[in-house]
Amino acid sequence: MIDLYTTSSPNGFKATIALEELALPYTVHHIKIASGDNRQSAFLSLNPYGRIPVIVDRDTNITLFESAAILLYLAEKTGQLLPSDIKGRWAAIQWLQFHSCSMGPILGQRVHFETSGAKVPIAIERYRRLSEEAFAILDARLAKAQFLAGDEYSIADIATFAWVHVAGLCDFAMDPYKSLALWCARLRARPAVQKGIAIPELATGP
Ligand SMILES: N[C@@H](CCC(=O)N[C@@H](CS)C(=O)NCC(=O)O)C(=O)O
Repeated sequence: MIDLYTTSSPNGFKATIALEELALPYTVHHIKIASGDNRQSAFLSLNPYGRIPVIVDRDTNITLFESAAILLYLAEKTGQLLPSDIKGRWAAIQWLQFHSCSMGPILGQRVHFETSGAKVPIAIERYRRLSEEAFAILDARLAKAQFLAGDEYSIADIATFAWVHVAGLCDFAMDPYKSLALWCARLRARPAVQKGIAIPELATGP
C-alpha cells in the first residue's frame, strides 16, 4: 500500500495519474498548501523541502519526494510505463529530464508571473519566451512520434502532460502547437488521466 501526500497541482497530478494507470492501491493525504500543511513538522519529516508530491511505500519502507523520482520508482516497481528496449527507455528518461529541468520550473514561473496579479513585464516576457520554446520542442518531437519516447506511452508523457494540462487551464495560447494539442487530446481520453487530474480535487485554474 502506498501513502500519497499531494494536492491538486501539476506536480501532484503526475503521481495520481501514474498510480491510476498502474492500478496500484494508494491512500491520498490532501496537503493544503494555502493552509500551510506542507510546513508542518509531520510533513517536513517526509520532505524537508516542504513540497508535494511525496509517497511512502509501506511494502518497501521507502519514502520519496520529487515527482520525477516518484515516477521512476513506480515504473521500476511495476515494470510498466517505461519502454523495455534500451532506445525507448533512454528516450523516456531524456524527456522526463527535459520536463524536470527545462519545462516544469519554467512553466511554474510563468504561471506565477502571469496569474499572481503583480505585473512584472520583464519576468512575464522571459518565462513566456522560455515556455514557448519548450512547447515548440515538444511539438516538433510529437510531430514525429506518437508519444515522447516513441511508440510507447511512458512516465515522460505523464510528467509533461501534467504541466501542459495546467498551462491550458491558465489559457496559455497553445494554438501554434498542433501536434502537442493532438497528443494532449489522446492523453486526456485515457480514463486514468481523467481520474488522476481530479484527485484530490479537480483543478480549475492556477
Ligand atoms: N521539483 C518538485 C517540485 C514540487 C513542487 O514545487 N510542488 C508544489 C506544488 S505543485 C508545492 O508543493 N509547493 C509548495 C510551496 O511552494 O510551498 C517536484 O517535481 O516534485
